[in-house]
Amino acid sequence: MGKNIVQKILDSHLVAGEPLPGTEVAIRIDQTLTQDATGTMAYLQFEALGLDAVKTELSVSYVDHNTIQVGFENADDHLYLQTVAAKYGIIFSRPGNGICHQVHLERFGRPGKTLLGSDSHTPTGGGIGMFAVGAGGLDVAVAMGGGPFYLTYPRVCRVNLVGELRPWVTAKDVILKMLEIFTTKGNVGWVMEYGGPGVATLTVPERATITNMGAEMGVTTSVFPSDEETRRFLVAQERGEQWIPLQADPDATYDKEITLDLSTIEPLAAAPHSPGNVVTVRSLAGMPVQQVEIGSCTNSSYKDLMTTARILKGRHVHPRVSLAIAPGSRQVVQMITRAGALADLIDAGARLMESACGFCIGNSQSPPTNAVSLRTSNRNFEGRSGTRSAQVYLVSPETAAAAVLTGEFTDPRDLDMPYPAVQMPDHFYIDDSMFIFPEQADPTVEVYRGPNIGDPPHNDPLPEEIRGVVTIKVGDKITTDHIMPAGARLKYRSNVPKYAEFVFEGVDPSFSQRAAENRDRGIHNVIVAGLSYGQGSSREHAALCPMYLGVKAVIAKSFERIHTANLINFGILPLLFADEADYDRLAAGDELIIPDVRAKLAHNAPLTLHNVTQNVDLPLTYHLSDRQRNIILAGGMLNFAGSHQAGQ
Ligand code: MIC
Ligand code: SF4
Repeated sequence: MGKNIVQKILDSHLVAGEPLPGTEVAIRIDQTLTQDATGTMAYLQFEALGLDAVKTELSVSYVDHNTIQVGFENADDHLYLQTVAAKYGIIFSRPGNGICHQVHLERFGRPGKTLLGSDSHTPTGGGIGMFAVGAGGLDVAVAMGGGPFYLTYPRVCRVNLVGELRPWVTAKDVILKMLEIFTTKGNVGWVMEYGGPGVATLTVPERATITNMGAEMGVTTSVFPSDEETRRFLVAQERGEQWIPLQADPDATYDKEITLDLSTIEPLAAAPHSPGNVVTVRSLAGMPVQQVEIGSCTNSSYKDLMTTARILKGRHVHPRVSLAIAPGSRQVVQMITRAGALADLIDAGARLMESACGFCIGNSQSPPTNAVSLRTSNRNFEGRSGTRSAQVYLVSPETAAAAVLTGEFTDPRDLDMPYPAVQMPDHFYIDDSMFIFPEQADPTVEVYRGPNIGDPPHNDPLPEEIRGVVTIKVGDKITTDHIMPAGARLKYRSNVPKYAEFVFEGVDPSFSQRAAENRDRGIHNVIVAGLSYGQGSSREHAALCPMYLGVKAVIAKSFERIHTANLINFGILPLLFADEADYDRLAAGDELIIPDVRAKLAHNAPLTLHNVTQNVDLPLTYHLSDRQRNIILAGGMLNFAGSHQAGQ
């Protein structure tokens, strides 16, 4: 029987398990990427594995998130990352070189390969035909050490693209349409595989915009075929020899199929505060706009910025609007500079930002109070921009540029100008001088450790029983930005005790202190949540810092994939209500006991929670493999790996 693309890549990388949807399998990882915000912890954990060198075909350490450098912390972290990379044979992408996903696509992405990245937007690599997955830093550390990556063998949805995008309608609108159809929850365990005649009409960076924001649907990854267009992109990057064709077999089967006619899509926007709140741009027309931010790993490619520059050329930013542009990579900056487009953007009044995450992670460019901010990025969770009252809309560069000119939401098709259709270059400007390529691992390198860098905290094995309290109760769609804010707090990523002071900061600022006091009195902390807990970022700190504060379990109606894996890696039990209605029978502050939790987990037996305050018993379930149960029993992956070989 024929295979789809997902099966082709996964089956050729399978090291354990049966390729049956819904079962846990282990795959070999060819490439890894880390970024600095998750990377310091990932490399501290890699160091703890005690190996001499990375074992992958290629591992790259990018510095793109924490480039603000207010205080010594970020700069110290960069030095730590640079020295660790030299010691273990990892390619180091220096600050200024660009955003990990954009740069990886340009310089390292290869069709048919597996990529594991400590960032949830790693699926950007699916645009070039990779099976690219986001994970917590610890999983990436294990993969760098040659250990396999464990995942649930996915169900595959074929997205049959037909037709062609009309002028002013973009790849961003395609993925927003997908989010409208599939929403941001309920897609755990799925992979989106794109196919059909519409694929050939999309360039590789456009495909990457689509796979990038698949992360917002909660799918494991998204993947495009590798075709002539892929080859053209690789040739233009002087990597033509790395191209291989990769297509689904004609008789391949899928768990679901949908058809999307590209010619029917119109300019769309994700309204506050979720990438799934999709509306037409036309329905927002006339709304005054105060800020426009163009960039991020979703929309900062050569084509995105050239198109923006062509729209703005000879015109000027509306007096109400502040426009900032963050090109995705140094290559993009070089290309738009040489084409004269950078000058056009600056003439138009753009504020040029560093090639980094910047505004997207909320560490700069926070909008004014109550402002409407149009961003080409991928997440508009409340407060992520740094301004809680801001109204952030996610749009295409075309829609963003239209608002720059008019000062209000404008369907770009209503601009009085022809669509500036930008062609892909035959040759990109290649300059790899901001990478440091180690010839080989060098054990003599002394790793630099500034005062911001602490060892990952230790956890005890799971106790015999959980006896504690509901320390916080939250609702549906709690993101890792709610649990562990980034933005101004990002610089504490390497200092867990300090960073832990900000757990749930925007939801309940007293949580951290309350949890720490409980922990110090021997009371276990339990988090109660609704649907789709842990959406968004791969940041393992959203599990690591709660672990440090003595959280032993999260009880939710449902969980997202990466966060579940992170909870398990740090020894926190992800538990489900057997009956979702029982969510109402647990209140914040309730005392609870989960008796014999250790023995029952060891035997894969059902659990019961006794709510002492309300005097009721609530049945709980969990879906954990033997391996996952053993990790939790050990108190997390580092303890587990200490007693077994790393990740085996
Ligand atoms: C994000 O977009 O939220 C981040 C910042 O890139 C995160 C990683 C992190 O929290 O460091 C992600 O997407 O995984
Ligand atoms: Fe950086 Fe934003 Fe992309 Fe995350 S989503 S990697 S913060 S640009």
